[in-house]
Amino acid sequence: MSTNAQETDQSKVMEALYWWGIPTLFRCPNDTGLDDCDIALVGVPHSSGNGTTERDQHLGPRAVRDMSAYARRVHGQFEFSPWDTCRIKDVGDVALPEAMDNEKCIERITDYFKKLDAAGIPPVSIGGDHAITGGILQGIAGKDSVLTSGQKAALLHFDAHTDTFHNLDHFMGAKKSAAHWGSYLVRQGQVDASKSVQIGIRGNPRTTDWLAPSYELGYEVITKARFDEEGIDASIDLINDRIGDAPLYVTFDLDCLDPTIAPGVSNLEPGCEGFKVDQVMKILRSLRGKNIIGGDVVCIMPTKDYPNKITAQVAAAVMFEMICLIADKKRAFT
Ligand SMILES: [Mn+2]
Repeated sequence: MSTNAQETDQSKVMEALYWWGIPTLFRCPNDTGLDDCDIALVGVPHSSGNGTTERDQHLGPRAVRDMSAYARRVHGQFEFSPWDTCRIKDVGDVALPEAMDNEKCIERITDYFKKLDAAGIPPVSIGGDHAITGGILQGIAGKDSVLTSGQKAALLHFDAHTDTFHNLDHFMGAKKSAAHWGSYLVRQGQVDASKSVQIGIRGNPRTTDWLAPSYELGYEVITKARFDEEGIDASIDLINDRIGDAPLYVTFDLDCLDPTIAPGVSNLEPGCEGFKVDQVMKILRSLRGKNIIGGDVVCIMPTKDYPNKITAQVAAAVMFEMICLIADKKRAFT
């Protein structure tokens, strides 16, 4: 090995320590231009889609920029480096100057992601509350989409909650809210519920008919209780059969994880055990080879993220899996 190669390897190890350098997502170049970009990492600093007490979700992108350098790694199971095989940029944040106006913010998020879609660049985003997923998929899925070739997207939705509350006119004032997006995307034609799965739903609900809207829309629902009863392999088979070869979007609400793993999250469900990290990693890795058009990680609450900013680190670990799934598929075709 030459001296230069040794220096390169050393820098990959040493400079990936999280406290080193100016923070960007995974230490990628911060470049808002969309040229020469295979995967775009996007911050969506939005909080007004979930007007409960948990109002600091707009700080998520900054928190994950702080910690994600630590997660700039090779994929141990796939045995490759997405950073070497793809051009991956931190394209910055969606600007949301009307921050307290959810409807205006969702429009801005959609406009932003339409540009990524037009350029054919799959995004991996960090939120932000879960309302962002509605804005993102309005921009990149459905009849005008480049990334889905005009199709509806299949959705794999990790969450403790269904987010399909179309029986509510608004959620604390927000209409295209964190509680509504899973419904209106189906009714508008961006998501094909017949190819989609919601997984991880748990906790004592506020009403006994809490799952009805999801079934009315046509989703498959794997509650956490069903997952525990039927097992992870049966769940993975069901997910993969249902998605098939449809263009797939993965959205990951951190509240699907157990609060001991991800404490800095809005709307925690502490009454029954959430997923372990290894369980969600196994499910995500089972998607290898799928036509993944993008993903997001949402609902991080940096102001509650103690100790060790562990939720930001877990959020980065989930983003890394999404990045690797997309990069692995791209390298298979080059
Ligand atoms: Mn959610």
